[in-house]
Amino acid sequence: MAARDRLRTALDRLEPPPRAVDWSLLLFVVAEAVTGLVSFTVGVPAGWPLFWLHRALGVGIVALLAWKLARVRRRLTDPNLWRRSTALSVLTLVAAVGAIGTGAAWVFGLDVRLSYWTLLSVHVGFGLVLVPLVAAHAATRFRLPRRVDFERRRTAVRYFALLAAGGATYRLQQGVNDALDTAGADRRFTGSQPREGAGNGAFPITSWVADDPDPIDRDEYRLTVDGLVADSVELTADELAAGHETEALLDCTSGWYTVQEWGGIRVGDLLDAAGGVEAASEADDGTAVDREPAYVRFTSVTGYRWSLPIEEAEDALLATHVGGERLTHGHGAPARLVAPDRRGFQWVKWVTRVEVRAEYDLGQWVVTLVSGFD
Ligand SMILES: Nc1nc2c(c(=O)[nH]1)N[C@H]1C(S)=C(S)[C@@H](COP(=O)(O)O)O[C@H]1N2
Ligand SMILES: [Mo]
Repeated sequence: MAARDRLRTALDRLEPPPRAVDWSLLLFVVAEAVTGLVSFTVGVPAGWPLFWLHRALGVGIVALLAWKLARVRRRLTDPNLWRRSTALSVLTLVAAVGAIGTGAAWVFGLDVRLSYWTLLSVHVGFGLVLVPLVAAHAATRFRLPRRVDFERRRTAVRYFALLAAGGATYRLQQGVNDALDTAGADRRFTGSQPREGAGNGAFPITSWVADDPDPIDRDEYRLTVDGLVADSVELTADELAAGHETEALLDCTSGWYTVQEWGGIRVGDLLDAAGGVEAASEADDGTAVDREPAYVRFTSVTGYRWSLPIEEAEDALLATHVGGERLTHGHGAPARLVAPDRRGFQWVKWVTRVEVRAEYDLGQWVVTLVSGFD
């Protein structure tokens, strides 16, 4: 048998029944959305399996989509078979091809920008519209999966084979990228591409959605340190430029990273300047509650904010300088958070308040999306 025929036979044998393909597509797309979004919060190398799962699932979708299109293509090409739901099917297909195409192009290092959107941001956009489209598409053609479609052992074997093939395809791609020395070759495990050089000019200014404040007057600027500390203080920009230096890697979810030498004040020293952290007892509805210092919250002049667990925060830096230069406005002057091992969106710029708190701040997840909108 020729190699091609053998491959075809192997593929045929792997092909699940039609309904299983349809339901698997829905499942894979939802899993892609979940792994993709969760990956935004991962910055430590130990989190690599999540990124690989996302890639393997993506290749799996290509195979599932190929099986599906081979089966239904006449419904798209033959006008006699068009129905109202066909428009939705086509839209869903466009979003799927968009998400897969941009994802694959990104992997190979293609770096086109649509204004300040990177190809990776476009990929995320396609992915996010794909989820409701696939759900709606599934609803218009709703058929309950049957037992026989998901016969347990064969299904498990097929899924495993699909994901393994996906992972192997991704690995193969790395070899190709390395051999051709493309821009895709030196991406981090997060998929981000490097931005080389030192200082303000070496990396892009990125704001998450709509944050775009006016420049802060350095002389009038004060940083408030309060919450569960002994003595709240207000510090000037000069007092923050304490000369503490640390090298840290900023990795933005829009797909770039940079390693810089940041200068400023250790947050632990900042808290010491406020007399150190201190538990408080507060009357709440007549009962006393103890509030133990547990988080440090960094809030921007725009309201944008993020919290770090107190021990991590103490080792973080409130930076006034980058690469030996004073931070420019775009990069967060007079002071921005440098949180090693965290993704870029957590590195709050234009920080005006550092607050020690007892509670986790769930609202930060929403605020980072909507701050800057009036
Ligand atoms: N206040 C505020 N801080 C912010 C943002 C923002 O939109 N507003 N964007 C974050 C994001 S998404 C990233 S990647 C980094 C980018 O920092 P840079 O603009 O200095 O490159 O800042 C973070 N800090
Ligand atoms: Mo970012």
